Order: sequence, then structure tokens, then C-alpha cells
Amino acid sequence: MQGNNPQEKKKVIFSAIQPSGTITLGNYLGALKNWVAMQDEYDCIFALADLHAITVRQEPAALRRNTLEAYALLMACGIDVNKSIFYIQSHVAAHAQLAWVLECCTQFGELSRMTQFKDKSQKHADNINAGLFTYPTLMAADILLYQADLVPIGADQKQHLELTRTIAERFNGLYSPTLTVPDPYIPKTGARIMSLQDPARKMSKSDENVNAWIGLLDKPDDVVRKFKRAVTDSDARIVYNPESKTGVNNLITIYSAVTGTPVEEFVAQMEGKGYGELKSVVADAVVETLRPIQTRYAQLIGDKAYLAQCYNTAAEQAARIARRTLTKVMKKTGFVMP
Ligand code: ATP
Ligand code: LTN
Repeated sequence: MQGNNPQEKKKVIFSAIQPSGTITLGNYLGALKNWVAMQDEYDCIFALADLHAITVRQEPAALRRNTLEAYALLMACGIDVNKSIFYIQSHVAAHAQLAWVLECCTQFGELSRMTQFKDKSQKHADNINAGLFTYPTLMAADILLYQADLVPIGADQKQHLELTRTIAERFNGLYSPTLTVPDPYIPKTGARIMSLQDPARKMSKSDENVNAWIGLLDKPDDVVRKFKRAVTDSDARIVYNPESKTGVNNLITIYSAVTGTPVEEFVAQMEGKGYGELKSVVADAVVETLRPIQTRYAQLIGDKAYLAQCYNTAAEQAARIARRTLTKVMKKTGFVMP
């Protein structure tokens, strides 16, 4: 627990998001909202995981644009470069370097069990590259380089974090205590926002069906239209039942996560009302949440020089910390140091 003593070292937080498309409401509620809230209490380090993004084919111009847009958008969501280190992963060479050493401490069988690998290799059957397979080891390197204590993530990343812990413990056991073993930090509400078109799958920014997700930059009319089309069921009663009514649960979860209203309270408010009204109430709440983010984004994206100044400074700060861990790991592994 954090004490009141200012001398006491703050816990270190690390998390990252891929600039692989439009950032969605799922990303915001599952991860980003937490990142913003944690900045005062912890030493936070956040990255745009562009190295991870190329595990799926990216068009170069789109990757470049998406990375810059995501940088501005996260700042618009409240990531404050004066409080946190917020950088672009490929700017810090130590990620790829540590990932190699850690790959040699990771078993083929462990990587084969990762559900994200199974899902993505099914989805991209024409490009099952080695990076897609070793992706979780790069993620472990991201986290372990900064000796992070806590990693705020959505529920879909839990398995990767467990593997990160295993890798850290293995390295420490083989060589001597070197890497901090991190804990996941998963929000209670919003940890898993589902697709609006197929509520059995998570809302994902790389889903080609634009009606499946809400982008943080979606215009109010689009938000309303997408919620109107959201898949529900034929029961027409607003109840929260994680077992059967997944589409309706998802709408309730979204409302609860954006407004902070407990699920039971919202269900009671909606008693006797139909799905049409549920969808419009949820859509309005989401529009109001996105409005201030979109206003700030419009200002930031217009100032490319300021953005560059922010990510360049952050990369230097991150590289300094990362280099310390990398050097320790290299020495302990037995490499002759230059
Ligand atoms: P992609 O579709 O490219 O795999 P993604 O939308 O899954 O991307 P990531 O960059 O992989 O997004 O994830 C960024 C963060 O957002 C992670 O912490 C992840 O757990 C969280 N997250 C992603 N999707 C959801 C979701 N549907 N609900 C809650 N959290 C999510
Ligand atoms: N793999 C994550 C993104 C990610 C990440 C990380 C999250 C890359 N490196 C380090 C937390 C910590 C994803 O796909 N959501």
C-alpha cells in the first residue's frame, strides 16, 4: 500500500496500446480510463506499441497516421506528459533487444497456448508470422524493462500478463533476482466490452465491420446509428444476465462504465422500458463522454511540432530507464559488455 510519506517510492505502472486502427470505446473503458486515473498516485509509463502492431500487416502510411493520431488521442483522453512518460515503443531500441533474450527464456508450448495467437492466426490465416507467435514475449519485455509493479489492462490481456510473470520468475530463478514480477490491474466494470454486432466477441479496433465498434472519434450521429443497430435478442426485457443476454448486458455495462452508475441502479431505472429506449439512453451517455475528448483532440492533432516535442522527450526518458534494466540482464546472461 502507498503511504503518505513523500520520500516513499511510488509504485511503477506500465501499459501500452497498439496504434493498429481507430481507438475504440472498449480500449477506453477497459484500459485508457484507468491509465488517466492512475497518473497522480503512481509513476506511470505508457507506450504506443507500434512494434506489436506490425504482427498484422499494416499499410505504412496508415501505420504512421494511426500512430500520430493515437498519440494525440491519448493525450486528449487525459494522458498528461508532465505527469507520465508517454512514448512510442519503436523509439526505444531496448524493447527489441530484451525481447530476444526473453524469447530464449520462453517455451514454444507456452506461446502455443496463448488465445490471442490462436484468434489472430485464424483471422489472418495468410500471415501467421513468427512475430505474431512471439508477441507475448515482446509484451513481457515492455513491462519488465521498466520494473513495473502494476499493469492496467483489459481482461483479454490477462493471459499475456501471467506469461510475463512466469518469464520474470524464470529469469530471476536462473540468474538471480533482477526483474520485478508485475501484477495485473483489471477494472471491475468495462474490463471486457463486447462487439455491438457479435456480443460473443470483444469489441476490437481491427474488426472490419465498423458497426461492431464505437471509435473515440465517431461523430454523434454515427454513435447513435451504431447503437441503434446493436444486436440484442428477442426477449425485449431489460435485465442483466451475464449467462444469456450478452448484447443487452453489453449495453448495460457500457452505460455503467461511462457514467459510473452501478449496474443494478441502471437496470432499476430502465424497468418496463424497451430496447429502443435502452439503446438511445446508452448512445446519449457515450456521446457526452466523447464530446470533450474530441474537442481536445482537434486542437492537439493540428500541432504536429508540439506532438513531436512530447514524444521525443518521452523517448529519451523511457530509454534511460530501459537501458538500466537491459544492461543488468545482459551482464547476468553472460554477455561480454562493450
Ligand atoms: P486489435 O484489434 O488491434 O487487437 P484491440 O482493440 O484489442 O486491438 P489493443 O491495442 O490490443 O486493442 O489493447 C489496448 C488495451 O485495450 C488493452 O489493455 C486491452 O486489454 C484493452 N481492450 C481491448 N479491447 C477491449 C475491450 N473490448 N474491452 C475492454 N478492454 C479492451
Ligand atoms: N498486447 C497488448 C498491448 C501491449 C501491452 C504491452 C499492454 C503491448 N505491450 C505492455 C500492457 C503492457 C494488447 O494487445 N492489448
